[in-house]
Amino acid sequence: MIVVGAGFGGIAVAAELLRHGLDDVTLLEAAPAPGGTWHHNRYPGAACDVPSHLYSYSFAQRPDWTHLFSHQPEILAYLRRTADSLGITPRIVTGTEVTACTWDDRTCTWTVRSRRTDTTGPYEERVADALVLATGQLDKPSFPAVEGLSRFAGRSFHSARWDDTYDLRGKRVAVIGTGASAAQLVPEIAPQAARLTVFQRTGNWFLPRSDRPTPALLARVLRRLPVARRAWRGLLHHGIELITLCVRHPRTVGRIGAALSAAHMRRQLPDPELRRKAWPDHPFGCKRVLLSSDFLPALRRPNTELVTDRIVRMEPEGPVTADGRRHDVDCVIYATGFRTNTFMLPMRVTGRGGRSVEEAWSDGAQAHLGITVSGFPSMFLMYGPNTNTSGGSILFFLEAQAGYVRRALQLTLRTGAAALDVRAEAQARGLERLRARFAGTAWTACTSWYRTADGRNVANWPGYMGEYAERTRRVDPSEYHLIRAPRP
Ligand code: N01
Repeated sequence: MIVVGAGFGGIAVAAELLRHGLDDVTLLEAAPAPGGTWHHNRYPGAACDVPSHLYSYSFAQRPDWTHLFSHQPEILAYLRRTADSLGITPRIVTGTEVTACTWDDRTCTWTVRSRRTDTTGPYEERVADALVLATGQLDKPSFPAVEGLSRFAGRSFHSARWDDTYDLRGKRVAVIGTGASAAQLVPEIAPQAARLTVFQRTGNWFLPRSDRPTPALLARVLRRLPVARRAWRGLLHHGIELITLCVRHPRTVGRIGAALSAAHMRRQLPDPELRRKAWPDHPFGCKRVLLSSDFLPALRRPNTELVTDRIVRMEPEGPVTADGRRHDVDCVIYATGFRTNTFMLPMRVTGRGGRSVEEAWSDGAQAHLGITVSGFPSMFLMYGPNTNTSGGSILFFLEAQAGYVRRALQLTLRTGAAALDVRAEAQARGLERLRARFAGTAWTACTSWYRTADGRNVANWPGYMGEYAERTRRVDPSEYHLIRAPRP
């Protein structure tokens, strides 16, 4: 079994397989070290807006998180320690970028082609009975489609590829974008920069985030009592899903969410002009609701300006906005998110009969339960299409997927099959049910990274975490073709 990616998804599936004695597992990771998104996103203030005790594996509970919401270094250290303690680290081949995965109908195996990222050496090939693509949904930085971007003469970098050799102190800095990454980094860099200009295209809904050390009494109880940890996780699980409840019921619950958010935002933005500029123009929950108690106050600083006029082009001195103003800066930080809805692409993935994933997804990315794709036998996706959550912990989904992959492999072994391939009808039926569930939800009410240009949501699971766990609890053999190995 080859697993592509050694972030939370890849490590979750490796842990599940090893725990069940399926120990022929190799993980290929393009980065020089494991960690996935937490390896790459090292911008100042990088943290998780899901509470620490929920944003951690159920099978590797850490009793002593220092903060209610963990910061990147602590999460990355936790993930690497977990991989070490479960014997996964020695199975990870880092600095190895997978470029192509090809199914062979004759041998019923996958050939995985890769190249070393630190040399110009030849391509390597590995053969596996099964393939897990754990490359995530948010791994390819996206830059704005603005004329003349490369003309900028100062320093520039993306939030997910932070340049820590560059000292922002005393500099004139532009941050483009006001999503979850910007909401975390702006408060950190605002006190350093001489001047900070934040370019916002769309305002956001905010809820408070209690970014503080775990209170001493709670920390003591959680450290000592596993039962208290389980109860705390349960509480957080249901608490965080209130956002999903709001998104699913925008006319009723969504209004309450919006009112709470509006009260928080009004408190944080007493100046009516700044409030008007920062205010969202879309329903609560349509885009990701941002959890932050320090982004809006950072906009009030005397050295910070929020610009809402569109950037029309980039000049060597800085961005020019639609009002004709040029904003001269020393550094531009692109907090402009990721190329989404493409999943493992542009990796070349070729399935049965030489059919590529692009062909299979000509109508938009899709997978049965977000995991298996018809025509791509024994290939499994972690954090695949329609498994993102805007009110939940992605780790919950990853663990459900890891369990499903393991059960699918056990089914293959038990039945003496060489591979299994989800039936096209099962995939289509599931997709139809899934798409119907978006109707009437807040997700459909604006453009966001969750949706394709023609409005289909291919990123999010439309329901609650428990429903996903329920749907993936067993592999239904009637939904799969079991492929027999050809006789030699
Ligand atoms: O990216 P985004 P992100 N001019 O796509 C703007 C996860 N995450 O990196 O809203 C001006 O949300 C764009 O504007 P608009 C989380 O799932 C998790 O912040 O499209 N602005 C938007 O404001 C999150 O959802 C954590 O109009 C331009 C911003 O750039 C996902 O990652 C922390 C522009 C991009 O926001 C992505 O978050 C951080 C232009 N030309 C991230 N083009 C946790 O805490 C784009 N924008 C777990």
